[in-house]
Amino acid sequence: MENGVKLTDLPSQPFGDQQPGTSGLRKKVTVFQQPGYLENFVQALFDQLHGPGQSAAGQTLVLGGDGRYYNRVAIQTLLRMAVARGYDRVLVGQGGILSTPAVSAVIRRQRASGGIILSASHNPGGPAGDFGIKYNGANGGPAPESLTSAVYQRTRSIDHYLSCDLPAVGIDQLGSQTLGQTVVEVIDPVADHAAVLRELFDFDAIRALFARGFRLRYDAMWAVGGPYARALLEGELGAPAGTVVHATPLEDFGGLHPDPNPVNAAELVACLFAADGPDMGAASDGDADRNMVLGRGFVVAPSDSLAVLAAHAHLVPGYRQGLAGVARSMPTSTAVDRVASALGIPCHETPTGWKFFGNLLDAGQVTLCGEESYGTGSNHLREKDGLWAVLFWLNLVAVTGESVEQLVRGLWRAHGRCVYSRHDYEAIPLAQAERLISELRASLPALAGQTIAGQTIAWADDFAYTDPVDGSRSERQGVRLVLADSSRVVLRLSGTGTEGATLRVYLERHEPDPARHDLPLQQALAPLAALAEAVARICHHTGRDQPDVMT
Ligand code: VG1
Ligand code: CO
Repeated sequence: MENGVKLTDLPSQPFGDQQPGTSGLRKKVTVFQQPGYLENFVQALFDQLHGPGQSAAGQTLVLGGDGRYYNRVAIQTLLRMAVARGYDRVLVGQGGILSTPAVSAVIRRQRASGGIILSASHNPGGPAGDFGIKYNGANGGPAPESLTSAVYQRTRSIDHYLSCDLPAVGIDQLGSQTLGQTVVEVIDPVADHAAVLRELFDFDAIRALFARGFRLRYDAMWAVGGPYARALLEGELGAPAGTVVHATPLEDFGGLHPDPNPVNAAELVACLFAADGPDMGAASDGDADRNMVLGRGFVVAPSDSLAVLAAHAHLVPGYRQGLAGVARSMPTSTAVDRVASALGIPCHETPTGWKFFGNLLDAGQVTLCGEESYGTGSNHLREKDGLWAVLFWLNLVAVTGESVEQLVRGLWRAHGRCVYSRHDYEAIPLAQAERLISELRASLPALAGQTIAGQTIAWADDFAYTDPVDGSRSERQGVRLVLADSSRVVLRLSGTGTEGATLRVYLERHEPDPARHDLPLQQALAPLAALAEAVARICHHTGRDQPDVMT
């Protein structure tokens, strides 16, 4: 066939479930290793994008991943399929490496038609770990639900895929090679992302901060954030060598869990709480879109981080004009709502997952957005961006002269503290989790006005969202139990896990009294945790009387 394009039959039995979750298709590496599994998904994607069997001539595809185990194998598979589809150009990150925010940056700056990110984000890597694939469109953002569900439908009906015979394509040297109709260009993974960040922040002020002896410890968790953080913090901003630790992306993330929260980044937390600890700590996740920020002896809650950034955005060059609006995912605390109302700007509440921010950002209705799960970002890209958040904090510390802790305490003083915690119950057998949620949903209509475990529920619902830009509707996005004083319990099942189900329980209570801002978190939230247990009967359904992780 022309240019060595060949048609390969797919197994007649469709592969189990290839329905993308909160953030792309995530499965165990062993699932992805089944012959034809990745090809099936990518053929369905390309068919949906270009029309069944149609060429992608005239289009540019960006390709890269977080460097985890199977990344290199998958990159070769995708190159063979992209060349067979006749893409004009494929831009591959050197070594197969591109962080999630970097893919978004490359798509936008290089005017690509879209990009494929190979990552299971914060999920563990290695041969026994997870792998994943997600598609971002021409705006640089995650595919909307309309596309992902159409791709899923197609994964179930196709019986062959297009590929071509190619010797392994070199991806370790920068430069171009022509394969069939396609120019494959190996690009510097950092350049476009760094260029975007350089336009937003006051690099001189941050440089001066480091020159004054300010000490940062950035833990890249052996994941893809390392090269980016090193290039900017150490290479450009004068942070001393060694500021970025665990900076080399490893295929198994050093056997650790690249999910930046105080549990998984315990070593970093210990450093910041040590006697002579650094002034600020930060960590990013597997694909470097998440961030955790710490002050000396102080942990910043992600929902508070978003609120602090929003409150002070005008101090950062890229946001000097002010914010058009802000958005947060529904389970994220209402701290940013309070800042938005003081600023007189709209605050949108969306379902969990970055894809729901895309339309609002594209329409210019919001400038900053974030999630409780350690994700913050802005209209500079269409993904959350770990390094962006760290630079934002550094910029604020540099120009206000306040420490990380002082900035957060300033937020609490002005707006009260949204005392907040998330409890995760992991690897619950699927049937148990589904029964819990369906019984919970069935109980919703009767809950309003009831007093349960000493708490009176003002109203309860299952969050549904209508996108204000395109009118699309997303239902069943999380059960909310709301009390008269606006305290909340939210329950939902994760869409990113690969083992059984993960139940997430989000607890929030607003505390206006500064004298009570330092009470132990879990103690302050215990009545809400008891309400969650009484209403959802977590122990009855799962046999668990404690969450696996509390953040
Ligand atoms: C989790 C988080 C969600 C985040 C998603 C992807 O989803 O709760 O806020 O957008 O991960 O993040 P879920 O469905 O497991 O709750 V990432 O950094 O893993 O792409
Ligand atoms: Co991530």
